[in-house]
Amino acid sequence: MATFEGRFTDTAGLRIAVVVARFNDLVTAKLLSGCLDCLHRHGINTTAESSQLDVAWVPGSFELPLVAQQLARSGRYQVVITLGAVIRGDTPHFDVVVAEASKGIAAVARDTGVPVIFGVLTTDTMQQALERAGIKSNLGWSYGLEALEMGSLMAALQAA
Ligand code: INI
Repeated sequence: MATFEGRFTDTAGLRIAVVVARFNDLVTAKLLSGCLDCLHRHGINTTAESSQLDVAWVPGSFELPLVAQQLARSGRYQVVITLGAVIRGDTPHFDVVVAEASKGIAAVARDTGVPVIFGVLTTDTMQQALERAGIKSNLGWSYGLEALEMGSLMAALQAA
């Protein structure tokens, strides 16, 4: 019997891409900083000169799947992280943006075989989003951990 698990150490061989939405960047910039802090503390080189990590900015969460797809298809990364914040507020097309982002991101992972982390906050208010992006906890940190786990798990499965 083989048991496969992702790892959070020995990250030297991992290459990671992060795609971040500028819409609600008060929130998404905090998610990015939490995510990079997590990756850095787990051995990923997060400096500007890093060959382990690239970051791409897109206008909004709706655009996350397209750019995640391009990065995943490039063959350069073991895992892609998407970060966004969709806040219901008075936005009538909240459901459209959330549906396209979530379905699109899931499709990219299945179509390319590269894990894509769904780091899109969906909240009713800006306050709730900020609470999840640093006021209480920072979910960007969790998305970083999930990326390490999935990137290394897929690499282990491919090597088996
Ligand atoms: N994009 C977001 O990431 N969050 C939102 O809350 C949001 N709202 O509310 O509209 C949003 N809209 C922009 C959308 O993602 C696209 O960038 C835009 O429609 C251009 O395609």
